[in-house]
Formats: sequence, structure tokens, C-alpha cells
Amino acid sequence: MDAPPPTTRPSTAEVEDRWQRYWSEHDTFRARDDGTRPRRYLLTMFPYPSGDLHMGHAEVFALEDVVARYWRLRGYDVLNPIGWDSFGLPAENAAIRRGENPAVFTETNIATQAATARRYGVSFDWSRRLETHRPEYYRWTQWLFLRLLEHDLAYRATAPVNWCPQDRTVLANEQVVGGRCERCGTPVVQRELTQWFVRVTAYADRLLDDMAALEGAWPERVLAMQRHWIGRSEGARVRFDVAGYEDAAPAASTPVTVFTTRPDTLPGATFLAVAPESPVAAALCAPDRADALVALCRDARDAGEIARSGPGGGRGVFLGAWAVHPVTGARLPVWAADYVLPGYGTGVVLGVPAHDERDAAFARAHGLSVGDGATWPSVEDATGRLEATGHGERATSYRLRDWLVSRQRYWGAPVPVVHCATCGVVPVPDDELPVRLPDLAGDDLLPRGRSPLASPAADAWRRVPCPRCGANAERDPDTLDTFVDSSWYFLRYCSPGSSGLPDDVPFRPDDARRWMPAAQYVGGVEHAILHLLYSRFVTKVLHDLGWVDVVEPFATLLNQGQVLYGGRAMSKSLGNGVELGGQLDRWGVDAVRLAMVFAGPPEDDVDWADVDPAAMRRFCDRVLRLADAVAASGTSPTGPAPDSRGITPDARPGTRAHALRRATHRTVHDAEDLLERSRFNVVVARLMELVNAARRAEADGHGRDENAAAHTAAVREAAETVAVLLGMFAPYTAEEAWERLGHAPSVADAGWPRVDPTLLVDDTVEAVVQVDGRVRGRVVVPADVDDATLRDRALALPGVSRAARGREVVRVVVRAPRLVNVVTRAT
Ligand code: ANZ
Ligand code: ZN
Repeated sequence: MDAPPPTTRPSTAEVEDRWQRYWSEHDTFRARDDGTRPRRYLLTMFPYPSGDLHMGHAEVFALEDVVARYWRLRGYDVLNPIGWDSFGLPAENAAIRRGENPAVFTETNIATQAATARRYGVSFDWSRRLETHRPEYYRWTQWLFLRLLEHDLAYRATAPVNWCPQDRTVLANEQVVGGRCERCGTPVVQRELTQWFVRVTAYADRLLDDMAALEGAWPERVLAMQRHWIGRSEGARVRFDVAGYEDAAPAASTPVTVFTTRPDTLPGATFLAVAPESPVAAALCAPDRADALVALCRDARDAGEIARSGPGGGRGVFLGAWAVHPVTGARLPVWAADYVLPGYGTGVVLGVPAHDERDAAFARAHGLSVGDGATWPSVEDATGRLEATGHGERATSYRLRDWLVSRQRYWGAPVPVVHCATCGVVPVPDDELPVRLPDLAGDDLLPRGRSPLASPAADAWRRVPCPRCGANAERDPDTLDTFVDSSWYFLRYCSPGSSGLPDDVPFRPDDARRWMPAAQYVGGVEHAILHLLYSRFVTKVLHDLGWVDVVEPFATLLNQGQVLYGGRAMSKSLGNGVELGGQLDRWGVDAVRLAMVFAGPPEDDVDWADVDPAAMRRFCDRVLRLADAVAASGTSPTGPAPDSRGITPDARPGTRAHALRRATHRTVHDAEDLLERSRFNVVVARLMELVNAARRAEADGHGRDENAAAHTAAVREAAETVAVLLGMFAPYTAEEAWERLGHAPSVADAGWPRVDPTLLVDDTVEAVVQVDGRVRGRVVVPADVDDATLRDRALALPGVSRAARGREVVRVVVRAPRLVNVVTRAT
């Protein structure tokens, strides 16, 4: 082949612009949903619009797009939607600083992120885009809340909550890190507030048991975290009669019940310990100990759940009451102890110092008897005895708490209920949704210990007639946790509307039936617990209400690693952040995408200090030079898009062309398996090798004894295969190469290259087939053929059946790969 003619090469930016325009004009990546192909739903955790996309997004988008484009090539109708998780505190805090409404900041950032995502060349279906802060979306978040309320899965209760005095908002337990607010670092205090809760505990067993179907499809550590969070413990409840104070009358007439996972240790119990703030403590407390109990409650509450149950705990107050041991009849002192948590089990612990370390520490600290540690033979035996005597029974307890969904902040979906002096809590009728946020801005959003929607600035919004009796009433001033927004967004993507998504339903059950469950969910492990748990919960609820068929929303889960710089998470405060935009300007999109994917397996962290986008840029340039060389070689047929793959003139074994063809087909074959196992980085490495092999073959020309046409065809085949496979990683370069090779766009529609299995055979041998010791035929088989395959091939030979006709085959001796002997006898 001659050297390619000099081309006027378009700049990377020109190439990117051109293909972006092409994809959007041709709707290349729109899910068709027309039933002509099998469907696959690929979901990526939708971004929060805090600024422009960052390197973390660049990583997750690069990885998920490999999967999306791979499935497309394999012939699937792929749904790969995008949206924004656009309610939440950062926008609200920014709005306060800037004196504007959070929508301004939010929508500016969404526009910036959307432009970057398009530039990044991800094969998103933009037609189904959603943003959770828009009334047409949160209307359905409110609808979902009303369904929960209607089915007794949402309720109001007063509860001690973690309160950040700085952000003036309630924090979930996992937003409290080391006793401080995860966001601003302020020490968290406990407060009593009336809150909205969602009854996830009603689904605890199903949330646990349905995980069996996710085994092997979700990362084991995520399953373990879910399991731990739900924390199912099997054990028993045991009832204790209360004997009274010192020698006085019973302090309480009802028995006290403990939850224990070790009922077998009951004979060795020496005391009972009650959570200080539980009603049981108040009921049992002797009058002269009340002050001490109140002080203990205050301390316990300030310490917070995590500190008090840790080694720092152990404070306690003797309540003055005695309980009767149901087995030994001994009198056990009843203490209030801060290591007992009010929300777990029954809030009362069976104190067994001989078998439990915390009980032992408490007994030591307060001079209580350690006991003899007597036990029953087993837990089984113990529950049997308890049930027989009526002192207790088998019981299950969960660590999982109900989901606190109300927030005393502005930028969220308003809780769609009205409080009426006569009627109480009245749901807003469905046809009056959405309850739109009033237009507050700047200082009106300042948290003053209650929701900005409870402030005078929102009076006009809040005061409404009661939907039931028409009297003056007030809207609920709280907004819903953003985890409610994200607990169902993947269902809405399933339903396209005339423009965007439907406005008469949250989603259509028929659409969800076709797409759900999402075949793969890609996102960060930081969402391993709550987001996934709530999404699973909501899916189950909607299943029970007849809206979806599936009970689990995400069939498989892929957690990508983090993007680091110099071994540490990129952060503004560390000054080691790298701007995605700058990287894209400098290296081009494809080089950045390739660098992300090539850095290692997807679940490993990527250290941007160690990657080499320049090398990726050079690789892309080599691919284009190869395409140019092939185009100049004269093999490019005119007319309709050629597809030389599979019709390449035969290259004889032993020739360079044959070796290249084998490399090409082996690459495609292996890529399939590697992609299915998410080893994307290895596929990139294999493509680099193939490009090198093709360029070498192209530069060397055909051998003396070789057919020139077969040689150029083999190089073309390699170049085309590279273009198709590279499309998953570097779509711009791939489109460009595909077009230069003479094909009509888009390379995304090229289909998965066909593999010729004969080119995969590494080495062949001729095996001799005998019948009763006489040679009856030969078969050519791979050198590594297994016995069973060789046996089948041998028995299928006409010469063998002829020789064995009328006789009984008693044995087939196989010595792979060289010999088969069929032993027969007369019948
Ligand atoms: C007696 C006993 C003996 C216990 C023994 C353990 C070991 P998990 O596995 O986490 O479910 N417990 C019960 N309620 C509690 C509460 N409200 N706050 C703190 N601790 C509580 O733990 C269950 C065990 O934790 C229960 O079993 C109880 O102590 C304690 F050798 O009862 B055990
Ligand atoms: Zn009313």
C-alpha cells in the first residue's frame, strides 16, 4: 500500500461538534421501544447539579457508555436516559448567599452540565430527560407520598432527631460523622420534632429476603451493607414481673419485656437495663430517683446514639425497682442505662455480665453481680422453655428505622397535606397536585429553626381552605427528603410523553413492564445503602399497588471507583481538583474517556496523576492514520456502505494476512467475554495491540507468496473492526474512522462484528479414528480438543457408522487429540 495522501485533518473540536450534531439530528440514541429488538435498560445515577460535571461524572459516564454502546452493537434497543436530581440544600444555601431563588442556580448548572454531557458524547436518550425540581416531576413525587399516606406507610410522629444548628435542619444518622454534621462539621444536637416518617420497617423482611435474587449480580459488599443496615436479629422476648421498689408495692403492674438474641443465657441474668428515655424507665422509676433519671436522659440525648452505644457509654441510674427472674425467682435490679437504645428491640436489655461485654462493663462500673453465667443448652431449647411456660416467645428485631422524610427547608417537594383544626391532617386531592413551591428568595430562605415555608413570607402560600371542610387551614410547611425524589425516577424514564414525559401519570405501568428492571445500574458506592434501599422499597410498594410487576428495580449493579489525584480524593480544599472542561479542551473527549476506562477495572479507583491522556490522543491519531491508509489502498468500494467483515478473500494459513485476520477475530471474540465481565480496560489494551498489528501489516505490505488482495482485505477488516469496537470508548474517533473507511454513519449502528470460528482455532491436529483397531477415518480438530467433542466428531464419521453397522458399541476409547478407538461386538 502507498502512503496515505496528505489530508487536511479537522481539529478535535471540529470532529466533536460535527458528530454531536449528527447524533442529535438523527436521534441516534433514542430508545425506539417498537418491539423490533429486545430491550435493555441501562441506568446511571443521575447527577446533582452543583456546578459543572466533574471528573467523577466523567468516569461514570465513560464506563456506563461502554455498556450502553456495547448492548446497542449487540442488537438491543437500549434505554439510556439522563436527568437531574435537582432539589437539595447546596442550591438553597447558594440562593441565600446570592439573594435569589434556588431555581436560578439549579437551572444554570443543569444547562452547563447538560452541555458538557453532550460534548462528552455519551449515548443518552435526551428525549426522556427529567429534573426533580420541576413541578411536572414533583407533582408525582407528591402523588407517591399520598399513596404512602393512604396505605398507612407514611405517618407523623414526634421523635428525637439529629439537628445541625448551623444548617438548621434534620440530619439522617449517616449524615452525622463523628457527632458532627457531614456537610458543615458543626456538632450535631438532638431535638424533639414532629416529623413525617415512611414505614420502611413494614418491608424489612422483604427488603432482606429479596436480596437472594441479587446475589452475584450486585457487589457483595453492597449486599452486606444493605443487610447490616436492615439488621435482622432472631431471638426471643422474655417477660419479667416487677416486684416493686425495695420492699414497697409493685412499681408497675404490666410486666417488663426484654429482647435478647441469647435467650439461652437467661439463667445467668443478674439485672435489667432500660433505655433512659423509654416510657418503661419513667413508669418504673421510684419518685426519689426521678431527678437522676432526667439528668441521665439529657446526657444520653446529647451524646447521640453512636457515642452512647460505644465504649464511652456505661452511665446508669438504679430506678429503685426490682424484677422477678422467671426461672430462678431471684430479684433483679432494674437500671436505666445509656447503652440501651430506646428504638431497638423493646428498649430493655437482659443484663448477662458473664456472656456480654457491655453488660459486664456496666456491672463492673456499678457494682452489680456478675452471676455464675449459667445457661440453657441452646437458643432453641430456651425458646421452647419460654413458650412452654408462657414467659416469652421467639421474636425478631430489626436495626432498620422508619425513614424520616420531612425537612425544614425550602428547596424540595412540599409535603402535600393541609392541617385543619377540625379535620386534622388532610391530604391534598390528587387533582390539585402539584402543590407548587411559592417563589421565595434570598433571606426568606434563611433557616430559623423551622421551615422557610412556615415563615411570614410564605403566609399567603400556606393559608388555604381545608380540602375537606373548607375552613381556614394551613399547608404543611415541610418539604420531602431528596431521597424521595430519587426513589422512583427510574420508573418515570420508562414512559415517553408527547413532548418529554407524560403529564397524566407518573409513568405508565405498560411501559415499566417492558423496560423494568433496569438491566444494569451504574453509580457510586456512596449510595450503597440509603438510595438503593429506598428505591427498592418504593418499587415494592408500587408493586403491591399494582403499578409495577417487578419487586427489585435494578438487576445488576456496578459501582465505579473514585477519581483521585496523587492518591487522594480530588477536592477543592486540598487544591488537587482537576477541571473536566480543561482536560477536554486539552486532550479532546476521546482521550479523556479512554484514559478513564484504560486506568483499570471499573471498580478500582482512578488516579488522574497516573493516567496518560496524551498517549490516548496518540492512539486515536494512529487509528485515524490506519483508516486513511486503508481508504487510500483502493479497497474501499464505492456505492452502498461496504461490509467486508465476513467476506474477506481467504487468506491462506501461514501468511501475514491470515495472522492478522486471526488477531482481528480473536480480539472480537475475547472482547465479548471481557465486556460481559466489565473488564473494559483490557478491551482497550487489546484494541491497541490490534491497531499496532494492522499498521505493521499495512506498512510491511504483502509477502512474496501472498495474495495482495487478501492482504489489503485483511488490513481493512482489522481497521473496520477497530472502528466498530472503539466506538464504545472513543466515539468521535470511531465515527470519523468509520466514515473515512467509506461507511455511512453511524458506527454505533454497525452491529457487532461477526466472528469466524475457524480463525479462532489456535492449532489443529488430525486424529485417527479406529473401529476395533482398524483405521476407519480421520478428523481435524483443535489441538486442545476435549474428549467428549472428539468422541462425538469421531462417531459422526460415515466410515465409523459403516464399520459398526449391525454391531453393538461396547466402549469408545478416546485419547485426545490424536486417537479414538471404537470397540464393538457382534449382536
Ligand atoms: C442478652 C445477651 C447475652 C445478649 C449475650 C447478647 C449476648 P443484635 O445482635 O444487634 O440484635 N440489646 C437488646 N436491645 C437493646 C437495646 N435497645 N439497646 C442496646 N442493646 C440491646 O443485639 C441484640 C442484643 O443486644 C440482645 O441480646 C441484647 O443483649 C442487646 F451473651 O441479651 B442480648
Ligand atoms: Zn377541615
